[in-house]
Amino acid sequence: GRLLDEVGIGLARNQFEVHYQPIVDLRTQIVRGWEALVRWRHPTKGLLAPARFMAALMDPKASVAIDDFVLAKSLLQMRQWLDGGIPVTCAGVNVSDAQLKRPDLVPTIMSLLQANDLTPDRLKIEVLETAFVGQATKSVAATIDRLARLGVVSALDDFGTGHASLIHLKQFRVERIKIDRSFVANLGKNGYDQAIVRCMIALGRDLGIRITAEGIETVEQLEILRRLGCDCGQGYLFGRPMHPDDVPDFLVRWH
Ligand code: G
Ligand code: G
Ligand code: NA
Ligand code: MN
Repeated sequence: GRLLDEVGIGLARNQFEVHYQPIVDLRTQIVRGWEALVRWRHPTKGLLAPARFMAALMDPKASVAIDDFVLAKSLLQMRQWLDGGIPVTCAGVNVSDAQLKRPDLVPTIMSLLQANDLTPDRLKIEVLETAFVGQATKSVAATIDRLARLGVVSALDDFGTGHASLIHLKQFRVERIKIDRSFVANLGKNGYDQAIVRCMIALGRDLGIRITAEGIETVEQLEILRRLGCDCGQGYLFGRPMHPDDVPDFLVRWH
């Protein structure tokens, strides 16, 4: 379709960017990592977030092309930050289901890390529960396991919004769960959501899986999550997704 052709042209013309949002240790307040989030600087429509080109991110071919760009760009960016003495730790990169099912994903990731002289712990992979449903379940589990053995750990993104979440925790070796922001939004207002978040955190603790809460916007949400023993957090309270040029200043002001 037209959108997909446009994405191809946009990629070829260098219109795509990667922005970064800080992920903070809730106990120490130290910035523990950065989520890489794609943006399209469209010539006529302005700076577009993924919601404006979701159809492309759902399309197997277009999403693989976008994800390849984001992977290469964010690892190069990490190398440049480290060379410049910017104390970034790691980048969390979202991968579409199609990207996760590519047979050559593991060697592609390992050669990009090597090309940028980065150790595997500099990269985290964020996967959606939808990748775990259907025929390719076994190969996806194998890919996540292979990456983990090589030192690239994965997080289960938007946790709680997919199907059969708990069975996925048994089948896939994720290091981390990211609690979807829809559960965080009502903390302090809605006892149901608070009970659900408390259970997710307890489950993570018992299974040895770390927890990041997404979408923290208020101090009240932060305090509740901290009290419940949540490990890390992400949200507008700490920082919005930002252009990479703004990351060094953010870190100076933060620390
Ligand atoms: O900040 P935000 O509007 O950027 O992101 C919306 C959603 O788009 C995210 O939840 C994420 O799932 C998806 N997304 C962002 N960046 C990427 C990317 O590089 N690849 C893929 N596949 N999805 C992304
Ligand atoms: O991959 P994922 O869907 O988790 O990506 C995070 C999405 O959530 C991005 O679209 C990002 O811009 C958005 N986001 C990050 N922090 C906040 C927040 O505090 N509030 C809201 N409403 N959205 C957020
Ligand atoms: Na994500
Ligand atoms: Mn999410």
